Amino acid sequence: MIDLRSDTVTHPTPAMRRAMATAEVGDDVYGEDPTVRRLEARAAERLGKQAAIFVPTGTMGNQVAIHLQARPGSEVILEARAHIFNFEMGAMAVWSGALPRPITTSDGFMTPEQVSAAISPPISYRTPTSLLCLENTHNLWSGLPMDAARTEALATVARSRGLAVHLDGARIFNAAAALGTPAATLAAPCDTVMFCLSKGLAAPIGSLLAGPSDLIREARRVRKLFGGGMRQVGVLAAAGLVALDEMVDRLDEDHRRARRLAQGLAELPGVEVDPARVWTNILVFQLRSQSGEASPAARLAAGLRDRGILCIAFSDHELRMVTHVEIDDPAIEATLAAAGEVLEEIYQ
Ligand code: TLP
Repeated sequence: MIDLRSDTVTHPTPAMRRAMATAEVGDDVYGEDPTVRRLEARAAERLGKQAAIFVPTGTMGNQVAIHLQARPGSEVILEARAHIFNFEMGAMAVWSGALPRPITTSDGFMTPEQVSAAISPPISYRTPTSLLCLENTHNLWSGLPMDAARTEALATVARSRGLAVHLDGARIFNAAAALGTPAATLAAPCDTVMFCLSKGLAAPIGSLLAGPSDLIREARRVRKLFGGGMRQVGVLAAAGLVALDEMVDRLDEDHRRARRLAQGLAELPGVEVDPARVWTNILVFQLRSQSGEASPAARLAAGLRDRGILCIAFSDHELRMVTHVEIDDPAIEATLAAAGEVLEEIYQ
């Protein structure tokens, strides 16, 4: 099976399994798990923040950050295709009483002018704005990386108007690799940053939320509130340490393969994709409308599944393929050959 649905499907590596088997553990709710402590310190250092906290999922990391930085009844500004807005089950409304204020963009990048215009003026009868959330890389915008200058420009506007800034950096190391910029530099303009170990870095579980020490201390209370206080979780943190040490430097390989996939798909009938707009490991592409075919995307996904290849149809015309450590060059070529067969049928 060639599984291009997501980089979340990756399995722990043999080195992770070994580290998990021998991990030193303790009760992390009492702050007594030495392996978790080491992972949190290492993550804070990599992200250039004072402290970090281990959480089970990226969603929980984002939502803890929102709970700490968005007041109930206030608005959170984010890009309209942001994961926090589209895939986190309305959690900011459920857990924090906050409202999303989505900004529609043509390329995935909010501009400082758009953010400024979306912030409420300090008038007693206007819904206040408390937080700006950014996403790097931007999943639904085909893994778009955002450079430090753009991040800084947006954060400066937000800060000047009293907002906090949170970065959903689920794949910040992919952004860092693509831009040739340290992750800490990309995270520097933001108060808090979340990143995932469980995606391209191939750990089985886990994300970290990093930020100022006092906020991360409070995050321990909120994590418990959300049911995320874990016990001898050093068995998982051990895999996370291996992920940070061994899996970051190879991400360029995934990016190269995603670009090759885009180049091959661009030559097939019906496909609309610009390989120059594939920067990291996520490829989101469109299929042209075809009379008589309500959902060419579903048909391509089904045809690929029949040939042992998995991807996700996001809508009738949009699909996503994600490269990762378990996708090698022959898997890319096999995917292109299979997609060619199915697309010939659809667009004959
Ligand atoms: N993304 C998943 C799906 O939920 C779409 C994927 O397969 O890409 N931020 C971003 C940018 C993400 O892409 C994801 C997961 C999360 C947060 C949430 O992480 P988890 O799944 O650990 O809660």
